[in-house]
Amino acid sequence: MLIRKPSDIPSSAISSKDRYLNRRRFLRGAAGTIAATGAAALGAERLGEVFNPRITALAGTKLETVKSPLSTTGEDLTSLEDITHYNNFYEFGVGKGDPARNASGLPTRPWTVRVDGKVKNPKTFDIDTLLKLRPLEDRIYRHRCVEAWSMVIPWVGYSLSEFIKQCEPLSTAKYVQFLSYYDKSVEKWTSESTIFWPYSEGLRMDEAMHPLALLTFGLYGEVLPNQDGAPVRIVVPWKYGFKSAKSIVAVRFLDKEPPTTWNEQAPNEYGFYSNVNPNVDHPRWSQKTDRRIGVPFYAQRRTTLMFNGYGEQVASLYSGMDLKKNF
Ligand SMILES: Nc1nc2c(c(=O)[nH]1)N[C@H]1C(S)=C(S)[C@@H](COP(=O)(O)O)O[C@H]1N2
Ligand SMILES: [Mo]
Repeated sequence: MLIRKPSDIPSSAISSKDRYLNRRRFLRGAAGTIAATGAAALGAERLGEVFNPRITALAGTKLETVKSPLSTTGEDLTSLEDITHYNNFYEFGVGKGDPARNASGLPTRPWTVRVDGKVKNPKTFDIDTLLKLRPLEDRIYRHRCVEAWSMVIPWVGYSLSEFIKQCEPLSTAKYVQFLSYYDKSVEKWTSESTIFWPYSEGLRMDEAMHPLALLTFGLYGEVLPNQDGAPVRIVVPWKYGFKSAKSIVAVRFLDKEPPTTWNEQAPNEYGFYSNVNPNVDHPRWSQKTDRRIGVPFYAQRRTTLMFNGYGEQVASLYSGMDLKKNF
């Protein structure tokens, strides 16, 4: 993404202070819950300081996985080197190589995911509980960034729908919001002037329940490297990459569309839906083709497919919608 200077951003792009404060208040609430749990286990925590320091990198730990019929086949996988050194993770810098250099301080244990909003009961899931909720699958997906480059990534996870069922959303829940970890002392590269943190993304409920939407814990059979969104992230293969929030700490069920980071930043450039669509150009560049990362120069250009090639599975979610308007 190209971050624009505050002076370039039309005032319509700046979300109301209310929404901003609400989001913050919510996160502060979540942090409070974690602190309270910590206090109850103070003895253990003290021991932990000696025997179990805060863990920041489990990357490289093998995960037990099963194959998935939902994998994309017939395309070469992007190398682990490229997947972990050509990243977008603005909390750790805006350069493609910055997350690999800067994300080592992200504390991935202990880690919890707070669930609230339109649910039967608010809950907090521990990451190690989430990891064991369902068998982990190898899921190979095409990954298309809105910046017109692409990769093929062997993720590890299970369908987001399996997690959502455990959240027990009410029938009034029409949307789901994902909020990323945000701690300025760890993520020193965040500037408050152009983006409202924490990173926020969302899906309509039927999109989130689609079996292709993946709750993701690893790649190449191992725990996610921090720069790819450890310890848990969302992957939505038929949408531009920015819909897939990394390092999520909260999932909120809502009756209306949540504010989302890039839509807030530049609503004329990044819509809520952001389905991969070669027929809707970005105002500043074409989306008709993309550049496959890590292949020889002459073979890089690809024709971008509608819904990133997943149309057969997901097109029905949007029947009757004008996808030029709902970009
Ligand atoms: N929290 C957070 N999540 C994020 C981003 C980010 O900057 N912060 N960038 C998004 C974008 S633009 C893309 S393309 C993908 C990149 O994922 P990858 O680096 O694992 O390929 O993450 C998405 N999720
Ligand atoms: Mo992206």
